[in-house]
Amino acid sequence: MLWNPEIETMSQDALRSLQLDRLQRTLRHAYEHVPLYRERFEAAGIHPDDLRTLDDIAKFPFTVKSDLRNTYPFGMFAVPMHQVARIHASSGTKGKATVVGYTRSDLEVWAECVARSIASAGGEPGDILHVAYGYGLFTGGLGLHGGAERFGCTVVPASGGFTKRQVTLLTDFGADGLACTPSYAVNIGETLQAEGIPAEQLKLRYGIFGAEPWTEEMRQRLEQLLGIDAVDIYGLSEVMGPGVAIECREEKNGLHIWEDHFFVEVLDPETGRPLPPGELGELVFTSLSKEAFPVVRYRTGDLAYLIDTPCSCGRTHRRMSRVKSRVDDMLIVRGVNIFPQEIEAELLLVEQLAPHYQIVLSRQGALDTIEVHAEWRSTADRDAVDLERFVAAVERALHTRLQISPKLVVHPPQSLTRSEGKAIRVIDQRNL
Ligand code: DLL
Repeated sequence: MLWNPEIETMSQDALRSLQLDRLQRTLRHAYEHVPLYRERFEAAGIHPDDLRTLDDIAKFPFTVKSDLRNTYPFGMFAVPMHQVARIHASSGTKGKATVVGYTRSDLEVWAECVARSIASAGGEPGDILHVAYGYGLFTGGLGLHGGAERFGCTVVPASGGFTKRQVTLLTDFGADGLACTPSYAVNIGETLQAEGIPAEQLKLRYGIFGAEPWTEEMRQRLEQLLGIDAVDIYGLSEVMGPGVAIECREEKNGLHIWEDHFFVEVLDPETGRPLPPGELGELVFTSLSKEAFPVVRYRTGDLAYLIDTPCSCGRTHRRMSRVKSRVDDMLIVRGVNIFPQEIEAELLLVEQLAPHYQIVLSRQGALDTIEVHAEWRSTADRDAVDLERFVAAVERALHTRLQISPKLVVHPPQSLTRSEGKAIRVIDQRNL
């Protein structure tokens, strides 16, 4: 189902011309109202009027996360505070929180993008949508909430945590859709099983999972566990929040970027060179309609590639691949680059293992060591295998995929910490 067919199936030409017009306006708005942009543009010897084609965006300077930190809290807002209707912020675990703001019109655009996203996931007006993303400063809960109301859903604003209660609500209210992080969806699915509730007893048809990287293998586990279609939703606070891009249920192969509101570039993270579709690079976004917090060439640190072939769902907005990882999540172990998602993909191929894992990096003398902590799906699974052989086989498979030799530690069922939001997959003890 399309929520806004006129926009979602717009011709490429019309879309590019709309983008050019909105890009020009955004650059002017940022230049006129945000001192940081004015200074940067002037230092680069560039003016918003110099953007005549979409390719001219390459002449404009990048914006990075530290720009938000250095102007904390409201220094990059482009409207007076009385026009700011809402604030969100990142948790700031790696330093000061980054704060973003929305005017009423920004909130409407956000709701529109999320409404389209729910439709793309297979939702229908009238559905009950259970939102178990965290509510509060995090954009997940309220972002999905606003879009679901706009779409015409009955929203269950469950937020994260109290997982047994989530299971009761999902069952008693008969939710059609579940929105939460994929790692929390696993936790909910397992709690259902532990409570003896079969997936068929739920009415759930679809899951809208994102806010953290996940793999195709995880999708398959989740679809089985919950009896649903699971789609990937992407977004980030600096650019808006959830609903910048989402997969369609028809293909589940790449996320349609709502290009009428976001201009995307995929660049080589080291040289800044634009990369053609199919080549993995850093996603860089420029907002096209934001008033309170316009962003110009914001470097997300997220690695993905563009897909510009037509999609069978009929949407014309280009797709991006899943986010493979963040630039700074790439682990370098003994000189070898590893993405945590590669470990996830390998572990989830092993049916005796539960979809929970943690990667621990430490250093012995001058050498990095890597341990992969996994968990038995059940004690019966553990008892049915020859432990030494099993561990050796999984370690060999990890070695083949990663070209390094992690040590595998398999824990009893239910013993690894469960996620209630974004899962912490990597513990790096090398520089403690
Ligand atoms: O996580 C917004 C969001 C909420 C997206 C709910 C989807 C669903 P932040 O807390 O600002 O915002 O974190 C943004 O999370 O730069 C990515 O690194 C990561 N991320 C978000 N969605 C995905 C995804 C929200 N589908 C950061 N796949 C981003 C992989 C994702 N990583």
